[in-house]
Amino acid sequence: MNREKALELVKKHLTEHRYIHTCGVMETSIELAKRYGADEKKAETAAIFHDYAKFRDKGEMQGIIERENLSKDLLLYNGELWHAPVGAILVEREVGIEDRDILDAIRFHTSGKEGMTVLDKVVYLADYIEPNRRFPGVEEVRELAKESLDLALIKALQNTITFLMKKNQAIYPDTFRFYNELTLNQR
Ligand code: DGI
Ligand code: FE
Ligand code: FE
Ligand code: FE
Repeated sequence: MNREKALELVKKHLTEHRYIHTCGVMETSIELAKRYGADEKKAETAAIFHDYAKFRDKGEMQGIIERENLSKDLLLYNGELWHAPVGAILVEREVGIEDRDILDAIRFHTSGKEGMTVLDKVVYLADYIEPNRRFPGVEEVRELAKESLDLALIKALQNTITFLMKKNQAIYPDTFRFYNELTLNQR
């Protein structure tokens, strides 16, 4: 699908703020795909649709998780996690994207998981460092992203996990698995 058509499709589902974020993720994903050797076109499409389900009704998302055999433990954790796997399902069904690589990059863009592909990692990191993001520590991750995809991801995950822990929130196990795998691979 061409970029203009994809952006037009996703815009209807997002707020202005989230649409601007999405454009940032798109630009950064293409840049990171070039740098780290992922398919640029797939990175663009996955980025455009990564937050497709962000504003779906919580009840609707819960229903989809139950009916589509997504892992039920998602429902025990922060509802912020749901829009990623639900988004992958809806982007396939409503937009008609069938490419497994693109759908997986959408599916895992929030939690991460063990065994992420370079494309999955690119979209995950772009979501964190796109130019409109402003939070403590993001600049350090942007710098790391110029040198190493995995070192940038480790720092991003440390920040996210610490942030959630300070708010007394539970951490989804796949997030820990992603972090542990990256960290153990450094040795
Ligand atoms: O949708 P976005 O805001 O662009 O970003 P995202 O899809 O990466 O969502 C991130 C939010 O999800 C962030 O505020 C932290 C929250 N979250 C809640 N529980 C978890 C979690 N993120 C991860 N990685 N793991 C969790 O267990
Ligand atoms: Fe998201
Ligand atoms: Fe993220
Ligand atoms: Fe996002």
